[in-house]
Amino acid sequence: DGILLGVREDLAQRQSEVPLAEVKARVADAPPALDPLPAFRSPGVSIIAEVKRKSPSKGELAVIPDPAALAADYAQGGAAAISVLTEQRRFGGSLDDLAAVRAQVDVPVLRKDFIVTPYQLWEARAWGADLALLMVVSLPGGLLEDLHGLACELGLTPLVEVHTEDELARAAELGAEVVGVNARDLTTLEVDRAVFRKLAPHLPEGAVKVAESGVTGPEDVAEYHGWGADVVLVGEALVRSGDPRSSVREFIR
Ligand code: IGP
Repeated sequence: DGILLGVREDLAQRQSEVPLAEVKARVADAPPALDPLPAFRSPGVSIIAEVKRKSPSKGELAVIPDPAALAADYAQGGAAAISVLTEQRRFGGSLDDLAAVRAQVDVPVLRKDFIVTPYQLWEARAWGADLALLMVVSLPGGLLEDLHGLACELGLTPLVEVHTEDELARAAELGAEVVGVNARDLTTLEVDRAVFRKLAPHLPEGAVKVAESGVTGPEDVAEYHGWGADVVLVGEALVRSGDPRSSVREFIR
């Protein structure tokens, strides 16, 4: 679809400027990835707080002059991890945002992007990510398995995102340790938090259950938690909040 076309064009551009060998050399010099699982599995609900400038459904969400400062607020509020949108055209993100956040915080950082090639996983690690998003809907056949395997080899924790029972079955087959249910249907862009409630009972035993999208306030976080979410990923409500640190705090209280 449209988003992936732009993603592939931007990717081709970066690949021509920075060959894979260079990205790999950078990975060899990078400190090892952080493990998000202990925080995700700790009692109570955890928050992944997202640095998100724009979205295809809402346009500009917030002016974020300093993503590192925002991430610092998130971490001080108690976020278990920080998500950084790196997709440029629709979300206004970049690898620079990822690197800036990485340099600022000592909690795990997620590269949130439309990852469809090994190159992007090497990039994620080279720019300091500890987790990488893998969206089942965009990864047909063996590609999902291949990218999941490479992510693990690189020390990245894959967040495997699903939206339907079929996608969930594919995530379960992989043995994914962290599975996210996106309440937003990426074809219609509509949000229905009940999608998490519906799929939660079928998530793999022992996997960390992540509820993604559609949180407007603390009640929504509590509801997701009541439906079995270990972790809730929040973007818009936090970037629009005047006080992201207190907001994260309220979400986990
Ligand atoms: C955050 P929200 O409704 O809190 O801003 O949503 C996050 O779930 C959303 O940004 C997201 C996303 C994605 C974006 C979930 N999966 C895949 C881009 C690609």
